Amino acid sequence: MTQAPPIILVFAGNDPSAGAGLAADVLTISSLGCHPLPVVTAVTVQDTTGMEDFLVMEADWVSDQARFLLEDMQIAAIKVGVLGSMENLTVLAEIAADYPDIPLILDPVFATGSGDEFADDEMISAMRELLLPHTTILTPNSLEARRLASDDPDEQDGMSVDEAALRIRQFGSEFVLITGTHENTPAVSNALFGPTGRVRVDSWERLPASYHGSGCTLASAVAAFLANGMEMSQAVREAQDYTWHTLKNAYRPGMGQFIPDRLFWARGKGEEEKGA
Ligand code: PXL
Repeated sequence: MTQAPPIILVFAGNDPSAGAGLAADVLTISSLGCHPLPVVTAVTVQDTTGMEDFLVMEADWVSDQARFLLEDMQIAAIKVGVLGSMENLTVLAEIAADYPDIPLILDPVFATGSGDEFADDEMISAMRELLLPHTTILTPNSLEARRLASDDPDEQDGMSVDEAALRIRQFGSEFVLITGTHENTPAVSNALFGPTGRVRVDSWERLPASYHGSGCTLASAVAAFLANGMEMSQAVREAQDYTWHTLKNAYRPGMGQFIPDRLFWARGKGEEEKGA
C-alpha cells in the first residue's frame, strides 16, 4: 500500500471562484504534495470582481467535520483562514488546545480585497486571546498585523512591522510572517519574526496586477512545506518563492482580479523566471 502524503486539516470559507479561500488552499496544498482536508467554515457568493453574500456554517458542523478527521488520521498541520463567527473561532481554539503538538498556521483574514468584512472587533480580540497562544505561525499582511497589535487607530498608524510583530509574539504566536504587499515600497519585503526576533527578510519584485488569493496561497504553502518536514525559516523562504511564481503566472479568468496559478509547474512554467 502506498503511504499517504502529509495531511493538512484546513479551516476556511469557500470562495467558488477558487481565487481565494478553501479551494485556493486545496490547490496549493495538493500542488505541494500534501493531502488537504477541507473543513468548510462558511460559503461565499463571489466572483473575481467582489463578494455578494456570505453564510457562516454552524459551529457544531465545523467541529464535527474536523474532529471526525482528527480521530481518523495523523494530521501534520492545521491551516486556518476565514472562521466567520465567534462560535467557529471557539471551536478552533478548543481543537488547538486538544491537539497542542500539531503546528497551527493562522492566516488572519479580516476582509476581502474589496473590503467586505469577515471579522469584527470582538473576533479580533478573541483571535488575540484564544488563538494566538496556540499559533505556530501567523501570516498577516502589514495592515492586519497592526490591527492585531493594537485596538487604537492612532497607535496603528505609525507602527513599525517590528513593533507589531513583537506585540503579536507577546500574545503568544511563536512565529509571525508579515507581508509587505500593502506597504508603499518598490519591492515587496516580507519579514519573519520568531523567538529570537527578526529571523529573515525576503524581498521580491512587485508584480503589476491585482491578485485574488495571494495570502491564502502563501499561508497554505507555509503549511505544506512545514508538513513536508522543513524547518520554519526554510519553509517560509520556499513558500514565498512558490507564491511569487503563482503570481508571476497568474491568469484572469473573469472580469476582475487575477488568480494565482498554483499549478504553474504542471503547465511547464516557472523554471525561467527568478523573483528574488
Ligand atoms: O483572500 C482572503 C479570503 C479568504 N477566504 C475567503 C475569501 C477571501 C477573499 O475574498 O473570500 C473565503
